[in-house]
Amino acid sequence: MNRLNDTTLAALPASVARPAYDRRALKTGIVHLGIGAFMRAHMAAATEAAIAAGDMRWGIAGVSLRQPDTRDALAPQDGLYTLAIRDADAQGQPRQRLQVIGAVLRLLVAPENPQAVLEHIAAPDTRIVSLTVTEKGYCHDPATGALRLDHPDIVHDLAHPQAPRSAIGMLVYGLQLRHTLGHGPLTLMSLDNLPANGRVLRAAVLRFAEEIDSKLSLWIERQCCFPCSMVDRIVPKTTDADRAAVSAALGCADAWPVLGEPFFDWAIEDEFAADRPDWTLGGARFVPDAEPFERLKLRMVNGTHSSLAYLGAMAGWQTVDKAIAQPALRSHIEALMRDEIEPTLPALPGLDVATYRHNLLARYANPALAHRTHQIAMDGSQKLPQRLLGTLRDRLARQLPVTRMALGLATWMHYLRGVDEQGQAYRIDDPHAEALCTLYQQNLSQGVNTQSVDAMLAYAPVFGDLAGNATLTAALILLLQSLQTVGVAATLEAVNRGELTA
Ligand code: CS2
Repeated sequence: MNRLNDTTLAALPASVARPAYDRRALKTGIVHLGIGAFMRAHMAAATEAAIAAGDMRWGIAGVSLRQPDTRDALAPQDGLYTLAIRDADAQGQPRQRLQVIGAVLRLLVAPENPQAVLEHIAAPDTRIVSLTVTEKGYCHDPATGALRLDHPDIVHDLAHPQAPRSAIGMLVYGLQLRHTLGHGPLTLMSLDNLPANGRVLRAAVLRFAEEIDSKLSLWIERQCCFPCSMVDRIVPKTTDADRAAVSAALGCADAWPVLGEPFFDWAIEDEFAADRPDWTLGGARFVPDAEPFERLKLRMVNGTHSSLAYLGAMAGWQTVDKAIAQPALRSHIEALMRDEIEPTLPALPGLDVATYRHNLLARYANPALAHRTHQIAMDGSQKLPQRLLGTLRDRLARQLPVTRMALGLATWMHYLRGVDEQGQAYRIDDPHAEALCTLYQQNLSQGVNTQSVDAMLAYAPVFGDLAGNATLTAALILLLQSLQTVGVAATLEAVNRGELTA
């Protein structure tokens, strides 16, 4: 089978959308750190629409911060890859729509050649550096948002300006080179699921720059822009079966296609130092303030995603669609949104939150995505502060019931035991895994009481000031005792009956 690349593009089936522009005429205006599946199915797809409309300034240089596998897969394909949009038809039959994306022109692997990354950031054609490095990639303290100067990667980068390994280090040394070369300001854009993601990035970059060169920090502060944005599209991990299915449909081999749902959302603050693509052509919208959109999405989508993921993983429901097909879980997630999350959200002009809720349940039910609950369960210590704890804090402060929110948190704690209800062991994928699993063994493996739950809540990197909150502790004790004795399904039934309320 031939390989997907510039020479085999023309021979693809007519049903496959593909670049109709001359890729050789594309300039590299965007450097993206963390070229993973999400960025390729989201920002790159929207950028493709802007390029297709004739703006040839926005080719992308994609940087892998750790592994060479994306480069190894896409470089032989001239950066081309397939986006497979998957859902089900009216009869519930899975279907897919294929589009070959041409926006990615170059693939870099930072550990192999960090200097090349800095040079791309400093290059005159570069106008935007965007990031999807996950919540843990900002080397910050999730509870405060501040850059951790004691973080091993930050300590390393402050001592090794030629070979930074953190995204923050790469950005600052790239900007330093750019400033030295006299090239213009840049827009630095976080596309990660963090509240005020642009401001978290700005604070981290300025704090690091302050450590190495206060004049540089001043230049960045005055000249560069850090727009906040809310990103939304469900993008499961690509499997070998997906590679085979997409390649068969193309009639040539694509080593790393990406999958996504039809739904797409991106609300971006229109604050750019050197222009930007017209991403509205790809479904994005520019807004004066992204904060209310972020809060809506982080609490409704990511909050329920995490709750569903831990409940599903512990019960042995391996994918989101299988989990939401359980009537008790579906009722719980619907009530969680309606009764506990929505009352904490600001009104958004033009948004009917009940419709948003129903659409989200339909997105979860999409049978064609096979989104694994264990994939979403990763990095709980980095995700829960903005997904669950913000809503919990707001409700506790207003003395409102927290049972359903607390069930998400209790199930995460339960998930730390590393074995599901079928006796299936799994790996806890989290930068704090060792400390958290030890905490679990010391405090929750032999039963649950006030001391044991307070000891869990005292883990400051995740919970900050939530330790010792009697209402939360009481709710968690009831829920954890139920999860440990009767399991997920019976606990859901009890919560839906209005029991287990502290
Ligand atoms: C998911 C997100 O894996 C996860 O943590 O909750 O990737 C989610 O699919 C996206 O944020 C949806 O926009």
